[in-house]
This record gives sequence, C-alpha cells and structure tokens, in this order.
Amino acid sequence: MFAVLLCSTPASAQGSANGAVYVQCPPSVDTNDDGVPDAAGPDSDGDGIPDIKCMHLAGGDGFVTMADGRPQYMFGFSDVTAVPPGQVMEVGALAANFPAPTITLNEGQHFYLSLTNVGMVMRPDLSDPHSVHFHGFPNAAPIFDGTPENSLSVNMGSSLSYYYKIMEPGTYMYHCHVEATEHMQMGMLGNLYVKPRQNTLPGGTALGSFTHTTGQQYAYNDGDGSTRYDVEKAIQIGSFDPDFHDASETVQPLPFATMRDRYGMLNGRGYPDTVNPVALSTDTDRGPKASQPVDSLVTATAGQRVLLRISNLNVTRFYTLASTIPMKVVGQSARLHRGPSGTDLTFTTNSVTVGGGESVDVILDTTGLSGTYLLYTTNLNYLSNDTQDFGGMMTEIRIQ
Ligand SMILES: [Ca+2]
Ligand SMILES: [Ca+2]
Ligand SMILES: [Ca+2]
Ligand SMILES: [Cu+2]
Repeated sequence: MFAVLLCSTPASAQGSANGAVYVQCPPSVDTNDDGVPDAAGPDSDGDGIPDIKCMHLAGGDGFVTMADGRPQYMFGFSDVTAVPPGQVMEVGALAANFPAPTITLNEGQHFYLSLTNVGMVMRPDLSDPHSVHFHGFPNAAPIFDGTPENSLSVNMGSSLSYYYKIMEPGTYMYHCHVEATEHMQMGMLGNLYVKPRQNTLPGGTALGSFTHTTGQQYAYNDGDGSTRYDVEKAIQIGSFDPDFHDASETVQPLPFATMRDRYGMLNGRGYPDTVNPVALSTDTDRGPKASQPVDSLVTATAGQRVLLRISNLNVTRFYTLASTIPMKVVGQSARLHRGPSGTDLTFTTNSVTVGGGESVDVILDTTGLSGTYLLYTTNLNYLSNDTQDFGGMMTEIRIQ
C-alpha cells in the first residue's frame, strides 16, 4: 500500500519522501516544480542574460588525486543541478570536487543556490553540517551568510536554499564555514565571480574615450574599458596537508596545531596536472568519480588580453604567485583598484602575494608574445608535490 502511495505521489513531493532533499527554484525556471530547472526563465531587459539562476550543490566527501599519484580523502561540494531530488543523495555521495564547482553569476541576477548535505560515506561516525559562505559578498541577509554562529547550516539528508540578489561584480570565493579550519583544509573551497553589467551595453556605447563593441567583456564596471579582456581564467590557490587528510580518513585526532601543507596547488592540482586539459577522476569505494574537473592552463593568441581571477582559500599561509608576463593589477578583493575619488591605483608587477580569503584580478597583455610562459609560486618549497620535485603551484600560459 505504501509503495502504491509513493508511485502516485506528485513529483514535487518525492523530495520529502526521500529525506527532505528540497530544491527552491522559481516556477518560471522550474516549470513543473520537480526540482529540475527546465526553462531559461524571463530575461526582462532583453540582454540575453536570464533574470534567474538556479544551482544545486551537494556537500559531502570524496577523494582527489595529488600530482604524485597519491589519493587524498577530502570533504567537498559537487554540482547536482538538474539531478532529480530523489537521486541527489546517491549521485552526490563520494562525489566531492576540488575545487568546488565554479559559480559564475551576472550582476542583477537573482541567484537560488540549494545545498544538500549528502553525508560522509567514509566517516559514518561524523554528523557534520555544512554551509556555503560567499566570502566577501555584499549580503543583506545574515541568515544566508553561512557562518554557523549567526546563520543556518545544513544537517545530513537536508537542504537549504540560499537566495542572493547579485549586485557587485568581482572575483569572490566560497567555502563551507562549519568548523572552518577543518572543512576548508579538507577541501570545501570554490571559485565564485560576478560579471559586470557593462558587458551587456549596446555596441557603440562610449565609455569615456573608449567605445564598447557588442560582446566585449570587462572585469568591472570601469567606465573606460580599462578592464576589458578576451580570455579569462579563475585560478584558486590551494594547498593540502596530507597528514591532516590521512588522519581524517583513518579516524584519528586531527593535527590542527601542526598543520603544514605539503601539496601546493592551482585549481586543485599540482604541476604538471595543472596543464592537463582532461577532467581528473579518482577511484573511490563506489568506483571512479570526477574529482578535479578544472585545469589551470591559460591559452591565448598574441595580442589578446588575459584576465586572471586569482584567489587564495587555503587555511595555512599566504602565497606569492609570479608571472613571466607582466601582470596589471586591476582589482583587489572584488573591487576595482581605484581610490575613493577615482584615482587610478592599478600597477604592473611580476608577482602578487595573496593571503587566505583575498583575491586579485590581473590582466596580461600578450601583444608581441609567443611561446610558453609560467605562472608559479616564488615560495620555492611549494614547487613540489610533497617529496616529488618540479611540481606544485605552477601552471603555463601558452601564447599561440
Ligand atoms: Ca522542472
Ligand atoms: Ca537579462
Ligand atoms: Ca568536524
Ligand atoms: Cu562543511
């Protein structure tokens, strides 16, 4: 009798019948209310960018592969957008990605982010909640801030939908804020950036002495075209302490006081994996699962302007990244690099030093260049994959 009831239950109720996995996405985007977005929804200003974006993340555990071949246990997020709610607990299990799925938004959008905690398959002794903290984000509603002291976090088998009206363009980052030192060292860290409304101006619009052409993209609403770019890449600086990850996997006391990262990474990989365009997967208890989908390889043709959205989300230290192509720093911590009265504070450098929770936006001018250039840390002991030399925090910029 119960099974018959389940079969005749409308799709919208199945989520609650399967452990309260619940996706909140407006009916203009999820037209039949089954938790699966199925329409682009309205575009009220006709600029080609939908008014609403819905996304669904699972928070749980998984494994990643370091560049020396060593698997590491991790906590993390995976993208379960459009997975029917009744399948999210299974699809999200052991599926953590490092870095967490990139969130790309446009200024003016309404963003509905559902988070479902799918639990820790390898640590059934843990009942840790998770949250999503939009780091540095202008936020009118503390309840969605993700800090456990003053907002909600999500228990195993449950969902929470965060809502943001996206107002300020820039390079942000997101992470789980529950037991932050532990959950961040374990890998719950993602790229998050907001594209400016200036991208959608009609062609021919004058920005000072600069004229906008349809399709041109900018890092910020600069008003003068100074942050225009042709190619963009978000690069997350991260690092893991394998002793911490091993202790977590083997249910041992976690070495907070002696935490020392030995794998330096860009977008969750050490060199040479950073330049491998293939999405990496890692063997888990449930077979191979996608683990590190993003490379850090930058490719451009000579003359193009390359925007690097560099952020640091590791919990142990700052890192210095050097580039063999000069970098023009146009933004810092999600703000256009200008003084209060509009003074141009941009500068050109060959290295930037970024602490945990900071971001910088740099533009590389590739005019007249050809060949392979490097983006690498000058903290030389992080140019290794643990004991394996010639790896770690480095990637290539290839100019054709
Ligand atoms: Ca639907
Ligand atoms: Ca629009
Ligand atoms: Ca814990
Ligand atoms: Cu967490």
